[in-house]
Amino acid sequence: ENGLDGWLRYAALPDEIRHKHRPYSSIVALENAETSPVYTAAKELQDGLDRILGHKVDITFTLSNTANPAIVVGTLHAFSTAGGSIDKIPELKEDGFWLSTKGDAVQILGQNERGALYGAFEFLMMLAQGNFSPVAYASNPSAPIRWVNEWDNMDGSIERGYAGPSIFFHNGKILDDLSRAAQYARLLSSIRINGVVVNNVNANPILLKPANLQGLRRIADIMRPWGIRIGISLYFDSPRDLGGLPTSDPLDPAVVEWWKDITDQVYRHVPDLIGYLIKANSEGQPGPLTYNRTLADAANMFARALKPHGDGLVMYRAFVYNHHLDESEWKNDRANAAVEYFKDLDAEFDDNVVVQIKFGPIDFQVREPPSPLLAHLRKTKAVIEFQVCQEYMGQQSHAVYMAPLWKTILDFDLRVDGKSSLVRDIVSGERFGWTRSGYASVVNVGNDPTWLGHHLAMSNLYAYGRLTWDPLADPATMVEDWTRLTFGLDKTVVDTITKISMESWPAYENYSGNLGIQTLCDIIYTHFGPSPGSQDGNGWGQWTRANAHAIGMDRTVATGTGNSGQYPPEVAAVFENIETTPDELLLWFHHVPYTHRLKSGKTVIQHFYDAHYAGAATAQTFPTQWAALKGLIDDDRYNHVAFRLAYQAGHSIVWRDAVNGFYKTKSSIADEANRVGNHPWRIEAEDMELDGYQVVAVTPVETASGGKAIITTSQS
Ligand code: BDP
Repeated sequence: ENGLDGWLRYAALPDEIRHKHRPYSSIVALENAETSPVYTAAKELQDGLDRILGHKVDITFTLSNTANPAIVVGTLHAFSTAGGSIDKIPELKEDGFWLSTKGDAVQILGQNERGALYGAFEFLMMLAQGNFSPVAYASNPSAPIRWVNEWDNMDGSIERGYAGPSIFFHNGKILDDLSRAAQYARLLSSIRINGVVVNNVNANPILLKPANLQGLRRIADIMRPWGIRIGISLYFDSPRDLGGLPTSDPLDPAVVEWWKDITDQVYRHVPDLIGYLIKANSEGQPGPLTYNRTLADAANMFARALKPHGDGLVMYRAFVYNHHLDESEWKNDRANAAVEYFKDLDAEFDDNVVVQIKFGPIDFQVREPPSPLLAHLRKTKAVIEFQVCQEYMGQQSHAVYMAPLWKTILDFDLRVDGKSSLVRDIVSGERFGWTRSGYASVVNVGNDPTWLGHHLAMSNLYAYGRLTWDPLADPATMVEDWTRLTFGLDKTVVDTITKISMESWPAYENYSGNLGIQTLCDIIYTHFGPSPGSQDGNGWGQWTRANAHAIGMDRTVATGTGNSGQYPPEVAAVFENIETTPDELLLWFHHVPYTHRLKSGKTVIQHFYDAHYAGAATAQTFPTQWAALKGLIDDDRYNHVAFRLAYQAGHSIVWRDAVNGFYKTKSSIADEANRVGNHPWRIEAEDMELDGYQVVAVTPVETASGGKAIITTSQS
């Protein structure tokens, strides 16, 4: 068991369950082209029935030839053309499907071919969980855009990748062997992802060279039978860097022509390209502002190059900010940047431009309010950007199930114009009547067989896909389903993994940064491990504003950066006022004395101490909870996860002591329970007799007790 099949293992059901299920006579595919998702669905059904139930079932292509009960899979249109009755089937949206296991045949009918494939996966995942109850329902997506963004580089490395090299690129070229890309497409398709942007937002122009366009064609061809279309990220200065032009000014006719020509070439290889993803004027990337043009000038230039070719979109990222910002920009607050840049451009974008907005105003932190920009765009469509990659969440060395965090954002009511404006209804398109909107997520799969480096991290990818389809899906139910599919039906297995998962984000928040202070990790580069002192006084701007007396960022209109005022009035009023700001976001919006009392009655500093102890204490239970699964799941995955949970338990203590020690020193306020800095039982490694090891100083000093660690002499 190596994880390659993820949640699509189709493990054989126990005999006593299998025997309850009659074999189907045939699988009738209403489409026989091998590249069609309907054909893929038929093959997947054939494989799944064999693996789950031990039934060998043939695929046929004509409806009339079937003996009952058969499984019919295809589009609604093909079904009715072949004489099937569709009268009772409710209306399906694009990519939606009808699944009925009642009556003479199983009907799996999609609004389009992709929908038929989704229905087949739905059916197989029910069977794989031993669920044979008769059902008949239509299922429709909440939003049309359900994409993932890979951050893979042309050299085969992955930005924020923690699971080996790229499954797409190597040494400046597209890999010859794309079998992992096909396996990835299968996983994505089963969670109803319909688009993959294959390269890093920090894009390399060599992707646009002819040999690589050939390679993109191969990636697109491999993904298409799974109902997945590809898109690419572009480097803004490509006309200069690759094309040899003197400028990349988006209004320069030669630049416009250059992009038009490149786009024509891209479409010759990938005729169903979903579009371009653009990161510009952000973290050192060039962009229109470099040439004194507006963001809309740039987005529209790309949009017009795409337009003649079909429905391709420009996903223009709202993640625009200057990481060298001096403290006078945006009233000293990076959280203000997106609204400041985009608020006056709402009417300026072409209709095939979509603004892609990170879920919070800063950057995938352990806790953020929703981005206020989601309340500012009306005419311009948007997608929300999540990060399945656990960049600020322990980087797949820690188990952190993020669906509960994403739900806090999707369920948030922004009260635009005083009306219900749940984030999930904004991104679905419902609130402002958008036709193209939805979801994107950064995913850092690599060629490690676990895909993400930690078997438990895969529940994040699974849950992300399901939320894009149905943002009302319950995080605990999703992780239960995922566990049954990934690890088996045993109740102890399901209960244990669900419990660890549901406890993991609150625990991580507790030991890595609570009350809205953000993930207190190293902020300059690694984004891993505690470094509360690195947060302030640099252009990355994830500031805590901690001093000897007080902590938190004053983002109020009255005395601070004005960020609370970027929200619609009802929400702004809540965040403006300390009394009404929820404790979990208190330090995001307010600068308060360490002795400020929370709604719980505790002081801020005592809450810090207690929360860090509580979070680390929860993490200590993960290895022992996991130990109950020995023998109930395979040893390979058991050992892999046990190792990482033990690491997490240890690292959570490093987090706890580093953060608590740092703020105790800063505030000079003692822990009421006298735990911080008081570890009489601890034996310091540097105090032991060392053979083959030597003592080194640690930076930042608070990450090791006494500021010292040992390393092997050979490491020095
Ligand atoms: C930051 C990452 C950086 C990405 C950037 C982005 O640290 O590697 O390039 O986001 O989203 O969080 O563009």
